[in-house]
Amino acid sequence: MASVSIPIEKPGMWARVAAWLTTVDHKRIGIMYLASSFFFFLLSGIFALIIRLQLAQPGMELVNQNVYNELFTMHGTGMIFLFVIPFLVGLGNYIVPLQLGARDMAFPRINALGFWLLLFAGLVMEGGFLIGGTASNAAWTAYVPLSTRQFSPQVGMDIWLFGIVLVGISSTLGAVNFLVTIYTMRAPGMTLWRIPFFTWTIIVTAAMILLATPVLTAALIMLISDRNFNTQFFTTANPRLWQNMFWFYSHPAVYIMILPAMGVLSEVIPVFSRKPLFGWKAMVLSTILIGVLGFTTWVHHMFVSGVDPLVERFFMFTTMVIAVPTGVKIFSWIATMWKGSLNLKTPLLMCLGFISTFVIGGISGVMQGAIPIDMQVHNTYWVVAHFHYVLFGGSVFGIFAGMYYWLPKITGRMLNDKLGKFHFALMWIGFNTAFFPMHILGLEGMPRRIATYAADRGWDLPNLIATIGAFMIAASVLLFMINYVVSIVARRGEVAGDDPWEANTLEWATSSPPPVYNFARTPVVESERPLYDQRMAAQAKPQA
Ligand code: HEM
Ligand SMILES: [Cu+2]
Repeated sequence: MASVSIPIEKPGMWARVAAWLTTVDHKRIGIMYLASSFFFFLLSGIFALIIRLQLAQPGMELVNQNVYNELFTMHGTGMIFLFVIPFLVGLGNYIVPLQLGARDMAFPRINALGFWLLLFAGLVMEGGFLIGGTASNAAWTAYVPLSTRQFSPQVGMDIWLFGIVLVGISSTLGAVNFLVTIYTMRAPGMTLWRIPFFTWTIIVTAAMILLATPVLTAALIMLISDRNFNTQFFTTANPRLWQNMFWFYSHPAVYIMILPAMGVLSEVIPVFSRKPLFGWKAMVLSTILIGVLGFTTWVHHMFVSGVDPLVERFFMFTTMVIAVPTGVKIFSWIATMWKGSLNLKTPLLMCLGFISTFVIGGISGVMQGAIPIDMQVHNTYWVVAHFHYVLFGGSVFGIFAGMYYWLPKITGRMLNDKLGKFHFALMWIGFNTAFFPMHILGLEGMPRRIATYAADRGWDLPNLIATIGAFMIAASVLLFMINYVVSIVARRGEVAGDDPWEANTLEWATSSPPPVYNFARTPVVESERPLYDQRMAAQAKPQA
């Protein structure tokens, strides 16, 4: 290969690749986050399809129990640590500086480091699995003693633990960067109450990452040390030590995954209802409250592990209380749409998908927050149904709402709306077909994490239906990819222009895609809807 040369006129292919590899521009880093995490979404989705094929009928022998364990561990951790969290971080990377009217993140090099660490961590985790077939099989919760050397001797377990440590470092770096950027780099006039809502959710999310992640990292390093250096942090301690440290991170993690998606909804719904967001301050306060209360509920994952009954009741109470600020958000979105002139394009439909499924997941969550119900449904498919209704129904619909809304800004082209609507309809129907029957399976006593089941349990039909639903979801994601290739890669989509949705926030004040420096002149902000102000001023002029 010829040596790399960078001609001034038109950079060659290698120069362009090198420019991406060495970039510190928040937009390029954001795009690399989005692309890599979408790749991990597809990979973890393929694992889910294999899981569902294996469970389609009783007595299937597609994979054995050990491979099955590896598959759902890699599915769950891939979706959480390599898709939802980094995707939302990537979206934040791209959008937050633009919404602030800034030219980049506060620490562009740390930003790049965060991305490369994440990609490396993902390749480490998946590589351990795909190359050796000896991945972690202790489930995403990696409970001690299941994850100790005695029960999980394979080196894949260490590789996996190490990968998650790297993910944690990456997201901590990102969190610091977001907080400093938002604190110091806002456009003149952007007071706290005028920070756009998506950016507000990133503030709270970053604070949660900063508080929660070190606890997980410490626990992971202690476990690695127990496995390899004969320390006894977990082996001799109360077995609940791991559970406490793990869930002290992992319950807040569900809000880390849902708050930015709620931020997307709070941007999209007002724009597509042509009304301001209902109850702006209540929305900001409820986001902060969710962030605080998110740290007070983790023991609800441990109701069956013999915690003191008084302590249990406290955590049952906090679990129910957190439904209140969450309810505030749902009501605010509905009130925003109420009597608005709804523009029923794909981004808004995805938001409706979020609300309709997330409410079901919220209700089943409050139900299992009650200790007696949790005793019954713990470790059954009820729980699998519940968390997919919040994680897929919430985060993933929110992520797609964000893609249909912001990809025109990022790429300069509109996605096809008709195809988008088909994608939405197929995904919504497929989602409910796949996951609603799991409630029934749970109540009928089917445990989670089993590779097969006997024919006489009455679990056949709901399992078959769930598998059909899973393939409908896969087909809908394929539609999205076709849409992306046709509209954006092949440039058949309409040219987006600066502001195709008549939106409110500053990212729409610059070109699509924005120039390297984002804004030629730093914008000045006078309300929480600067672009709305600009449009009003432009309309007022001719009459004056
Ligand atoms: C195509 C869509 C999906 C399908 C069909 C699917 C299916 C499944 C099934 C059947 C299980 C249970 C395996 C078992 O317990 O034996 C499972 C577990 C899990 N899924 Fe999904 N899933 C999908 C998407 C997602 C998404 C988007 C997320 C998160 C953002 C997610 C997170 C998880 C987690 C954390 C587990 C638990 C793994 C464990 O027990 O360690 N899934 N999934
Ligand atoms: Cu929880």
